[in-house]
Amino acid sequence: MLLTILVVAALAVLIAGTAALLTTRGRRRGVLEPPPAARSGERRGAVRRPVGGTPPGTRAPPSTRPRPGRPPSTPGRPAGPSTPPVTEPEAPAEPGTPGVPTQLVQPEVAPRFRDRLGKARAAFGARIGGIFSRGRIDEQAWEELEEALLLADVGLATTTKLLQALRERVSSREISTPDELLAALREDLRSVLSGGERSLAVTSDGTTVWLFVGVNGVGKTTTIGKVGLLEASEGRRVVMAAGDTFRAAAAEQLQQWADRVGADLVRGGEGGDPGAVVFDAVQRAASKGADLVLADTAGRLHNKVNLMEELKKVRRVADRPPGKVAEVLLVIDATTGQNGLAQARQFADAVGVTGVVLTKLDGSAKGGIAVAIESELGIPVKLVGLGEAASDLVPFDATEFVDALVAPPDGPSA
Ligand SMILES: Nc1nc2c(ncn2[C@@H]2O[C@H](COP(=O)(O)OP(=O)(O)OP(=O)(O)O)[C@@H](O)[C@H]2O)c(=O)[nH]1
Ligand SMILES: [Mg+2]
Repeated sequence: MLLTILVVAALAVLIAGTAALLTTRGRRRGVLEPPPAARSGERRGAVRRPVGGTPPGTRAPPSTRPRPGRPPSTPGRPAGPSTPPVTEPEAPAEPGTPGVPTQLVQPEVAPRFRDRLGKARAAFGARIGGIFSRGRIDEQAWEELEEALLLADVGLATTTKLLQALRERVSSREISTPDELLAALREDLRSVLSGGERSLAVTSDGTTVWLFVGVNGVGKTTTIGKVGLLEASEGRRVVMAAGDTFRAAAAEQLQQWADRVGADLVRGGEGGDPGAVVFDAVQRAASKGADLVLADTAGRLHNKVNLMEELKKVRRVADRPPGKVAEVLLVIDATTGQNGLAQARQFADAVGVTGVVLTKLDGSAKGGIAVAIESELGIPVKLVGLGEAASDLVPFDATEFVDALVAPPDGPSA
């Protein structure tokens, strides 16, 4: 009897132990180690994603972490069966640094506006729902459309212009159904957005400097990291300038991106002169034959110092030969609302903004600020952030953007 009890007890302990071990392994795999299917997906993701015809600086995100010091891959070289698979071990992710995604292998497919603008599209669709349920263009329809455009941040001046043109086409019976109205609105929005020169400029006589400006928290440093990755993946040598000397953490954040990109980072002391940092970065780039300086700046300063005056100084210094400021990119958070327009005016007056990077479109119920900026200020939106991953920074595509934003309630995006 005693023997039977002992045998049963031993068996129970053995079974419980095995179950605990399996559970622990399963949990570990869930956190640290992707299942085999996910891993093979990552490998597939390491294939370079071709994007044809995009301008410099707006090319396809790198398909793998760029490798410092290596020449770019030869375009057009066939990857036949004899081509060895990429077996470079992936560096361990640096966890926990805000604004520095730990994902080192880029996804194969670029994010689509339609997928990432779901929030904005749903908000717009909900506001014009009445027009479609009533099935006619009445006075209430105009009010609903106006509200939808204003709440999407298209801005009063542009909204008024758009609606006036549409009203005329309805009066002349060129447009008579809600579907036609929406199609005409899309067409008009595309034409408002058709004039912008969206490529990023480089200089042929000197060291190209791209200055990133914007109020705090909009995504300047993250954008520099992502742009650095794009450029390095195209074989350009990048120097980053930690011109935000207001916070020590800003240079640390940029350092992590620089490490990832394989770029040199030039930084100064906390509270130091940002102009001096950018100047040194240009010197470093020139002496090393680098192609591009990406300069970060502070989004706010100690109260005593006027941010705009400081930025003007930085720009002047960056423009001293061999440096040449080819782009001043204003980073705007799409969730900011109409304040983004005020920011654009202020920065444009102070430092001559050449283009806008509109970040966080993925989390915004708006997005129309892109239209307001282009139509009211004439500044082209060059890049947009559709998410936090490095590959989520993409060239602005006006057609995709309009089709993704303006759609009937619960309807397809275009
Ligand atoms: N969802 C989303 N988040 C973004 C995007 N771009 C940047 N972010 C996040 O925005 C946060 C702020 O980004 P930073 O790059 O630190 O912003 P900053 O302008 O440099 O901020 P300061 O240095 O404080 O002036 C980070 O958590 C980024 O990951 C985007 O397109 N989509
Ligand atoms: Mg920053």
